[in-house]
Formats: sequence, C-alpha cells, structure tokens
Amino acid sequence: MAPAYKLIYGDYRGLGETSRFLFKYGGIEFEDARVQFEDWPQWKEKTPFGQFPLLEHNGKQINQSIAIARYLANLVKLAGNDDWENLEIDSIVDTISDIRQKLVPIGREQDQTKRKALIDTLIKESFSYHLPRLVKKIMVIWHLVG
Ligand SMILES: N[C@@H](CCC(=O)N[C@@H](CS)C(=O)NCC(=O)O)C(=O)O
Repeated sequence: MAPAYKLIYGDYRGLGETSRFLFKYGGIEFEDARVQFEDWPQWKEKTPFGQFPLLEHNGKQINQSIAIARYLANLVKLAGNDDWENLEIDSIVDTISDIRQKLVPIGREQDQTKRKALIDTLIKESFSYHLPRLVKKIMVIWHLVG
C-alpha cells in the first residue's frame, strides 16, 4: 500500500527538510517525492501557490513549510505541553526563519568574492548576534540558567 503521506520538494536540504526529519523522527512512512530542478516548471503550474514544499494526504494538497512542519510535529508528539510552550516553539521557529532569510542572497550570488563577503557579514552581523541568544533562550527554557 502507498504511504498515507507524500512530501513534494526539491532534491536538496531546504525548507522541506524539517518535514523529512519529522517523518523520520516519528517513524512515519512517507513518499519523499524529490523534484529535479529541470522538472520544476511543469510541477509549478499545478501547485496552489507556485511553490514547494507540498504535503499530500487523503487526496488533499497543502503548501507552506512551517505550517506543514508544525502539523507533523503535532503528529509525532513534538508539540509543547501548553499554549505558552507552543508560543516558545513558534517564537524560536520564527527566529530561525529570520536567520534563514539572510542565507537567501548567499545562495543566489554567483560571484565567489561577493559570496564570501556576504558569508563574512552573515557570520559577523547575524550568526554572532542570534546564535548565542538562541542558546541562552534554550537554556532558560530548560531551566539551566535563571
Ligand atoms: N513560505 C514558503 C516559501 C516556499 C519557497 O520559497 N519555496 C521555494 C523552494 S525553497 C520554491 O518553491 N521555489 C521555486 C519557485 O518559487 O518557483 C514556505 O515556507 O513553504
């Protein structure tokens, strides 16, 4: 029998990768449909908003990576224990999305010198600012610091 879930995404570790991890974590069988770059234009016109990842289940199809990951996190019992814990989780997810946004221009830059400069700026201005704060937040949540 075909798996109950199908995840459609590119053959790389981008926005759809979290959902692949969640399926694996939960031991949920899924069809990992990896669209090759050259085949994407034919897929694109059939998608609801012209983008992937997409999740298919019970004859329905849905987009938006974080919404999909949140649904799967609930499915595999990785959600918070109350509304506040869910808020903490969403806040961290959104912070990581903010950092991820800063990677986009690096991925698009073809000139290696400019690319290196963008990476240096990312490390200096974003990673060094956000990552220690994220670690601190996690330590507070885990009651490791006050
Ligand atoms: N907010 C959307 C963004 C989706 C998105 O940007 N997907 C990219 C791949 S990572 C895409 O579909 N690019 C191809 C295109 O726009 O034609 C999400 O999180 O799912």
